[in-house]
Amino acid sequence: MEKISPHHPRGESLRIRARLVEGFKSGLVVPEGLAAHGRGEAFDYILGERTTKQAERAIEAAAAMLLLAEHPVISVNGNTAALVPTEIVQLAKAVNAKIEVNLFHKSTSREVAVARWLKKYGANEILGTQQKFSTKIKEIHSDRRKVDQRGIAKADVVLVPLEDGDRTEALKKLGKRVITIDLNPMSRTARAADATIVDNIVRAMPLLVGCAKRLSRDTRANLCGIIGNFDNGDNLNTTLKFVAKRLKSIWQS
Ligand code: PTJ
Repeated sequence: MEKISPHHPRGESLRIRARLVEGFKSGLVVPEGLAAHGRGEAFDYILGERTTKQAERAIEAAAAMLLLAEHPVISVNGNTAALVPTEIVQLAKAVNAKIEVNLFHKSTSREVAVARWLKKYGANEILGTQQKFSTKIKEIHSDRRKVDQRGIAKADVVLVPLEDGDRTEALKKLGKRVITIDLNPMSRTARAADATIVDNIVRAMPLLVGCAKRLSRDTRANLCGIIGNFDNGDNLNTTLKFVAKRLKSIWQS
């Protein structure tokens, strides 16, 4: 990987980019994933590249949802695998969740590459790669409809980071709770989810892992209280107000 000067003003952003490029070269990430990252970067720039109070609230609600779930599943695509492999494995352990590879741009070789990559980071079991456990969710119109019977098909709570299209709405129709991490607070997924963490996945995931570990010592009643006090629509509207305020202050400075 090319060395990025520690003094470069956009150093952190360039380092994240470099990880995705490495992921692309090693067959985890599709070219479209690089474009998707660019869209995320633009929103992150506006947000000031830091975790907002609203993102922290969503992280807490998400951790509570995962801890209360009977069958929590973390759905992993190419970008997510390339950016936060350690944290995916840590989160799965903290909330006792299954990890399932689920790709928008379907490819058997990439499914296998993502599964191998996550195993290298300590995952014991990765779902979504074995044909004999494969089933389809007909409500989903993309290749993402192919899911694992032991994973997303039977999950009650699903984390779908960096998501596209109609999947969140379809999973909700099936009665599942959906959590997403998406820098775009206006995306269809962001609006449809039960908890939307509007933050860069590289900042959000370590916070989510820490929060899940902390809340795992909490009572069920307190976890239910956290979820009951959280309204995703309100939280997104506050995030949008924050975005508008930031744009105004940049424009006036
Ligand atoms: O690996 P695959 O085949 O499953 O494909 C994965 C991508 C990401 C290419 C696919 O899901 C896709 O095309 O996604 P979209 O429709 O571009 O949506 C991705 C969303 O994630 C957008 O709203 C981006 O703003 C957001 N995003 C991108 N990078 C980040 C991000 N959100 C948080 N952190 C990021 N680093």
